[in-house]
Amino acid sequence: LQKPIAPSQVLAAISQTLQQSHQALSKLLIVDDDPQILKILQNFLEPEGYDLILLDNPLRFWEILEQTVPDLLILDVELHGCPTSNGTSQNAELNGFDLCQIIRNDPQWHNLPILFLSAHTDSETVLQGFEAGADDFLHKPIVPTNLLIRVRKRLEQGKMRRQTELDSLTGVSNRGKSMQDITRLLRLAVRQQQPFSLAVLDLDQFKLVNDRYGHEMGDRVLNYFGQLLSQSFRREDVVGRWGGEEFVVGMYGISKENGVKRITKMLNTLRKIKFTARDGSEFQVTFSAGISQLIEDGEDLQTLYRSADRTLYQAKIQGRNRILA
Ligand code: GH3
Ligand code: MG
Ligand code: MG
Ligand code: MG
Ligand code: MG
Repeated sequence: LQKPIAPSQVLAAISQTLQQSHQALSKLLIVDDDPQILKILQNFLEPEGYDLILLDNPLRFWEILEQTVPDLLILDVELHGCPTSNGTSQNAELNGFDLCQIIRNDPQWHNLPILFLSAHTDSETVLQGFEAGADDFLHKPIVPTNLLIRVRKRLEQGKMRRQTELDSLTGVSNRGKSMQDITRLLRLAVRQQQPFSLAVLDLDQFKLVNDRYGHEMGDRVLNYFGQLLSQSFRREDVVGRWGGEEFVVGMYGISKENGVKRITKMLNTLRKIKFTARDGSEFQVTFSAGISQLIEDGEDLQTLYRSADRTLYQAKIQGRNRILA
């Protein structure tokens, strides 16, 4: 569990993770301490084109879960050698139900569909699974058609749940979802000793846009701005809408200096855009931003946000349309 993992590896995992909604491939994490079961599942599921992560060593469960963020979790009930979520009590033997319960109590995994696989078919065991928060329960030996149908159904369910994590006007993550993602990346950045910067962006004098061109036009600008944000950052960056015309970007592996460069590039793009109002008049929009950096400006999301927000305020005072760090 302590083994250091190459930063590039982590970055690749994050990158995949955050782009799930744009990815055709669904990611399935399958945990079973019996490698033979994993092999069978692989044979059934691989031809379907799923991205499979097979884990027969429950010791690595929490690490793998956090790094891959699967679309579906398939869990064995009886697992041997699974540690608690913080990895402290090494002798604690958790079974699949225990894992399921811990996952369900963590808001970060609220939307993750969980499917149990067990040789135990008695109703008491099945009931225990659902009480632990499972979404479905399948019996061993595995019946292929049954498995494939259930997997597909649970993936659809997960996709629908995730829709609620997006801001409908701008298409970026909503506040809750982006807070969870950033918190997770912050934990990772601390563990991997990687830089992390947080930017708070606020559109300049947006009230005027509404007042002059109408609220509907304001909405269109916000929608465009959301798209520009999504396009401007790497797959592994977290973009969230935190307020009316306020957005947050969390950048893993990026120093404050590089963060400024990225946001500046985006501001330069926005400066060139001409919006056309209904009466045909053209107008432009800018934003101001403040950026903070892990450790130096704060060690958790709250302090980093406060620091970036204070800097944003300075940018507004100094005349807006600028980025300060
Ligand atoms: P500043 O440069 O100081 O940030 O000025 P501002 O006008 O942008 O700031 P202020 O906080 O005074 O106003 C924010 C405006 O953003 C007010 C509100 O009408 C508008 N706004 C917030 N959410 C939405 C939205 O979803 N749609 C539209 N059209 N406007 C919104
Ligand atoms: Mg087992
Ligand atoms: Mg304001
Ligand atoms: Mg504003
Ligand atoms: Mg504002």
